[in-house]
Parts: sequence; C-alpha cells; structure tokens
Amino acid sequence: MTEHETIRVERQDRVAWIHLDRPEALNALNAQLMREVVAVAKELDADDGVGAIVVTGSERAFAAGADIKEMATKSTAEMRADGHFDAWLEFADVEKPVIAAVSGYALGGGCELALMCDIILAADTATFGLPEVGLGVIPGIGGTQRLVRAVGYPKAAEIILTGRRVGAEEAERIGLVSRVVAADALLEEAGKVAAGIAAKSLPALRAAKAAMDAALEVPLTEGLALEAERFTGLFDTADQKEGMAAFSEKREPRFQHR
Ligand code: CO8
Repeated sequence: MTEHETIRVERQDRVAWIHLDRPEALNALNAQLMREVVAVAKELDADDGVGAIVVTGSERAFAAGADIKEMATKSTAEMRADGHFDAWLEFADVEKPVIAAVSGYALGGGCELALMCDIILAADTATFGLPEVGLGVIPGIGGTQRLVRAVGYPKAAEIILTGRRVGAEEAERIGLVSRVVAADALLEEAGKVAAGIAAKSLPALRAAKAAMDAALEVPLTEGLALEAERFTGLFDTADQKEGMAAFSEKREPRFQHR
C-alpha cells in the first residue's frame, strides 16, 4: 500500500485500520486527507483479504471538521470544482462494513464522516456537533441528510440550527452513535467488533449493507423486494452452504468469503 502523509493504514488479519493523522489541525479534513482516505477505502473495499474497516482519529480528536483555513477564501465556483462532495460519496459507497471509533471532537465534517460509517463506537469523552451555521455555512458532506435519518427531524434540527455540541451519553441516547465505551477501551473494543464482523461471510456482509442502505433510499415495497433478491442471491455462495452445514454439524463455520 502507498505511503500517506495525513493518514496511517494498518492491517490486523481481516481488519484494516485507517488512522486520521493530522494532529496539528485536530485531523481537519483537508483535500489531501480526503484524497488519501477515499483512495485507501476503495483499495481496501476491493481487497478480499479485508472484511471490515475501522476509521479512527486521536484521543483528542476524531476530526474537528473540514479544514476551515483551506476553504476560508474560496468562492462558490471554487468549492463546487474541488470534488469534495463526489469523493466523500465514494467513501460512503464502500460495500464493506465500516466502523468509526470516535474519541474527542467529531465536529462538522468529522461528525459527518462518522455518520457515513455503518457503526459508530464513541469513547465516553467524545463530543459531536455540526457547528457550521456559526461559520456562515451548513453541513456539506451529509450532515443535514444523515443526522435527520439517524435521530429524526426535531433532534437534528435542534443540533444543526443551534450548532451546539452533543456529548457521548446524549449521542447514544438519541441514536447518533451505536454504543459508548470507556475511552481507554475504545480501540480494543473497535478491534473486537471489527474482527467479529470480519469473521462473518463477506458476501453476506455486503448484501446486508446493501439492503440496509436501500432502507434509507427506497419505498418499503421496493426495499423488501431488494432484500429478498439479495437473500436468495446468497444461496449460490459457498459461504451459505458452509454456514448452514456448520450449524447442522454443531461446529464453527469456515468461510471462504465467496
Ligand atoms: N480546520 C482547520 N484547522 C483546525 C480546525 C478546522 N476545522 N479545527 C482545529 N484546527 C486547528 C486550529 O486552528 C489549531 O491550529 P493552530 O494551532 O495553528 O492555531 C489547532 O487545530 C488546534 O485547535 P485549537 O487550538 O482550536 O484547539 P482547542 O482545543 O482550543 O479547540 C476545537 C478545539 C473546539 C475543536 C476548535 O479547534 C474548533 O472549534 N475547531 C473548529 C470546529 C468546526 O467549526 N468544525 C466545522 C468546520 S466546517 C465543516 O466541517 C464543513 C464540512 C462540510 C464541507 C466539506 C467540503 C470541504
């Protein structure tokens, strides 16, 4: 895998880790970090040796937003030409499970990046928020859409329109995050969750994610049809035969991830 300046990439068996690594800017998402994260995520998505991806930052910050200094003087035309929005869509289109392990600040684009992930594990020290209206802009990489879907309109509206911060406990209560864990156990817990997922059948994981994604996009009847299509589609995989044989034989499955 290529060398990077703003991230570190690590592999542990079938789990890949993307560590955001711009400590001088609290991991603010500048253009380079975006390019590196998206390129690596696509590489890992195409690698059958990877079953789950964890994105994490530092103890102090998951990411404190898009890079304010980089965009401060730009015009509308320049922002539209920058390619940020399509690039982050590619990240959100990763077909494998992606876990955000969030400690410290997850603000603005950092919160939006976490919301692009399937599972958000938050340290009890984590702080979320979409403070963009205080900068004269709005969330731009999914915050207005994904937060509304995650927590419902009234809560999302209060968070986005006031720009206030949301602590880990509240984030869990309202459904912004999947689960809160003690800060010193965050990475270990994220590793365990990711390894548990990565041990499951990869075709099944991809199908489950595609079907859940559809739940956010399409009417119920269409979503149910897509689910049935993906469910039955798995019956021609080696992993379905192995998974069900292992159940009958009272043993652990040995998946080939195909
Ligand atoms: N952009 C650029 N630099 C940042 C950012 C940021 N978002 N956040 C922090 N930094 C820098 C600081 O400028 C500082 O650098 P320096 O030492 O050179 O002055 C360094 O990181 C450390 O930060 P602080 O000294 O401010 O640390 P504190 O502990 O005092 O405060 C905070 C931490 C509260 C997180 C504070 O840094 C802060 O409020 N940051 C900005 C949070 C924010 O408003 N985020 C939203 C940004 S807008 C956005 O995300 C839009 C996304 C959609 C568009 C995507 C397309 C590009």
